[in-house]
Amino acid sequence: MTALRSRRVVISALAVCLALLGAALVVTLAVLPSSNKEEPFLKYEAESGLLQGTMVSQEGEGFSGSGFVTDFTDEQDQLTFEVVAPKAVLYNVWVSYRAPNGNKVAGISLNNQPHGELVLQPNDQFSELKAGKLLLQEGTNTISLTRGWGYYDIDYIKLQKTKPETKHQVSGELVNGNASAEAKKLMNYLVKNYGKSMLSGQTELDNVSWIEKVTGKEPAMVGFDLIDYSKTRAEHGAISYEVEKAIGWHKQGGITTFLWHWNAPTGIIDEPGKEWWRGFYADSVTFDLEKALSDTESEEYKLLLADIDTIAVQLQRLKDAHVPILFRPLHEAEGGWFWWGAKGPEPAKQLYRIVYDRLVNKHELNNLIWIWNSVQPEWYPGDDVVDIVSVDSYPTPGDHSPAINYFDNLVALVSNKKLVAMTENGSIPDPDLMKAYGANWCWFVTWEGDYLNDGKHNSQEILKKIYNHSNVTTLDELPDLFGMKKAVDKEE
Ligand SMILES: [Ca+2]
Repeated sequence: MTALRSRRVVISALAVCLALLGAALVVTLAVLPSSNKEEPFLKYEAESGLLQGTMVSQEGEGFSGSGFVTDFTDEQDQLTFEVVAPKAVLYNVWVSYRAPNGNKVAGISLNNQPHGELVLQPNDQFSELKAGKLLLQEGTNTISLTRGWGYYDIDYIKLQKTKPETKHQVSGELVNGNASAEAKKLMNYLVKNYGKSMLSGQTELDNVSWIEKVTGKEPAMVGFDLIDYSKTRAEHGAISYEVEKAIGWHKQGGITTFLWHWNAPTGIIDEPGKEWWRGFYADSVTFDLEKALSDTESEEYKLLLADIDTIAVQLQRLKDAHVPILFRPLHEAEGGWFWWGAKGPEPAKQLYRIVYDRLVNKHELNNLIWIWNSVQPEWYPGDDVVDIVSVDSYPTPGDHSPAINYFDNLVALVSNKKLVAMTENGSIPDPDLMKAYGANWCWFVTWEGDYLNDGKHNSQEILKKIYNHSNVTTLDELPDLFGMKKAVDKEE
């Protein structure tokens, strides 16, 4: 399913040599008043920055200083701040911006290396956004905002030295009071491991041997997909062996996670470009979730429940085999590209709660650990139905920064009381940077195809480094969570 990722907006890596632009401009540094021994804020006006393809404007009002920077329209357009740090220190960063024309994304580069992206919520007036953290080197650093989706205005950035991390307060108690012993055991392990080591993970069981060949190690976790068990795919002849594969993986002692590219229960368009197998994309179906949920007597509503029951049959097979599942239904809802997210947060949250209720209470699938996959607070279905929060991270290929912005936002979303995972990724975060930034991703799961093996998203060199890193857990380093190692000994 590599085509799944083609929708991603790819912000091409910057290979811009700022030195060519002549002597770099050192922007004015203003130390703002502070109180109670707080670290001072360092403020840098955009209009005093180094502009490349962008321009200063004074249009409208509410900006700080003498203007703001706009016109991020061409791919190479950017704004660069030069910041001198007395020593290597981790800073919090805020960006004051205006994006009146809907959701935008800006790229961030630190010292000419891509460093994640910044989601800019729509606003009509300039306002400050917490933009994550940056580990500045001693001496001169460059912080660049690169075009991304463009069409936003930048007023200034603000930096402040970070305070020591507050400890995570994750109890690990599962939301399902009847969770199975296996599920509890897995969760306890994840909680114990949180902040110490990141579990390595990979989609598609078939990729495990390639990873072992390249790195000498196997991932601790494999990601499976319920996609082809969806009724409207099975009706077209789709066949899946994901459950058999997952049971086999479990017997090797590995951890199992499932998502579900849920082909819509009805309303499949099935014409060129909108084929039946694209039936999880909002653009390939007429199925309207909001409408279906509005009438519990409707055919559409009943078909939704029937689909959940179909999936329950597969999850039951995993339950019977004592496989605990890190379960991630309705993924990437806030992206809006799947039908379950296309009608905004309310129907998505409502459907998530229906899926939870039906699988947990009706089907008694107590082997599931529940993962929610959207970051924005308005999309969060509630503490009572979520065990772990997560994001899917597809930065610029080769950007191995720790995605600290996503991490911090997820920690804040759950008041630091639930685990935080990177449930899909392109380029894997560098464990050394994760440590420096305090980005304690519980696990990562690299998507397949180019994301794993094109040498650009993840070079073989970095795969070797990550899979052999002391802060990354691989299959051989997992404890015998499910008594499988003993079972193998017995068979021998
Ligand atoms: Ca300004």
